[in-house]
Amino acid sequence: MTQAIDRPQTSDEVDADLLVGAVDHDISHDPFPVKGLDHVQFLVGNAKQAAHYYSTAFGMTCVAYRGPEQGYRDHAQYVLTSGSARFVLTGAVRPDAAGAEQVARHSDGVCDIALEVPDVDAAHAHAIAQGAISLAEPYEVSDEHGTVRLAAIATYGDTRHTLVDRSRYHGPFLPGYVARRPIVDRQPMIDAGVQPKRFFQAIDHVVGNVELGRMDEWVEFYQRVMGFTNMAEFVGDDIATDYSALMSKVVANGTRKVKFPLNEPAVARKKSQIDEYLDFYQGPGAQHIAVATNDILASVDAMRAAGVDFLDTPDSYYDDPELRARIGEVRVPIEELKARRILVDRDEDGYLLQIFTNPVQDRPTVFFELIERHGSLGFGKGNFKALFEAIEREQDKRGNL
Ligand code: TYF
Ligand code: FE
Repeated sequence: MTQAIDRPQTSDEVDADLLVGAVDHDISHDPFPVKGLDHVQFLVGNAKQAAHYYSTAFGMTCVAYRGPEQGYRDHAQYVLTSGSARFVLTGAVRPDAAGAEQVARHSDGVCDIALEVPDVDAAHAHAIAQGAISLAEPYEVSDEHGTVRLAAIATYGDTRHTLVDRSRYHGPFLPGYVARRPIVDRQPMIDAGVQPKRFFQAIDHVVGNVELGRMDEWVEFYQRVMGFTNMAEFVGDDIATDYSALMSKVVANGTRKVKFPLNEPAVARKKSQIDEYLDFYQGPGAQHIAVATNDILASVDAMRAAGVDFLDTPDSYYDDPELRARIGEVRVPIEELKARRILVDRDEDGYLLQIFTNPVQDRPTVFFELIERHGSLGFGKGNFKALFEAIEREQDKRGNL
């Protein structure tokens, strides 16, 4: 059997593929071949402090930096990793820097969901031929570590997809960035014989919020431009009007490594959580990033201890006999999940454990999900009711009507 996917080289990457529910699939015949998510870039008000937060609270490692010290006068950019997950935190150093207005309008948020592709020119040409808007024609950057080819296309709101071919590059991130020591020094721990554990190993999915009535257009965009296909799970009218106040569909690439759920608001009793996002973000944008972990219990404990605020689920969720019957046996006693407010869902392929943070900035916009998959390729449909009710309780605290 031919195997176009670059097979994982390290045990961490093997884990990452399993953790995100990737399937065997030869990308070489795809109209828009994608190797995986390259990185997610956040445009923030203060990249120095954000880098500190993701290092301490999310256990990430700062590996690269670029800023005025490198002759890059306008921005400070920190690159943090956790396994194969890579975040780039960008702050404007100068008031007239590119992106400074964007961050004033949206506050901290995701400006770029970068995809690693084997052929930037072919991918960009295909996307443009299929009607995508080009934000950067293919170009090349080099330094002593090699060459990277890049291009960019627009997606919802001010969000973009940078296309990256890094197959000829061996530096810490991209040409121009320099290696940087981690912000949190874990060496004393290692010296003491404690191997620090990553809180997550990969990015599982990135969710976009779009305006009312636009979800199907964006689903169609990913089908047409990137050849993505719909995954089975979606939230239709039935659920929307009862409690969730949103509609959702999921598109994914052939390997299922890249999964993009898309939400739009639905009219319900209260203001939709998606409308709240659109108001505070001033338009469409990335809503949540789900990160894959192989030990959600340890990760939640460590992140809580570091001050991360997770959504609360009522005791009744865990005491519900229907839920207990539906989920069957999972790897830990339900009491362990209940103590941490971790949600569990099962489908025909297996089960998953998941938990959501509250928004990670002052505005009720971007939040994170921790997900531990055991066979399930879903998104926790069975949890939507409990989850959306928990989100609504948080909305109420913010004075949402
Ligand atoms: O990604 C998903 O579909 C799940 C469920 O506002 C979800 O994580 C959907 C919408 C939402 C929060 C979670
Ligand atoms: Fe999710």
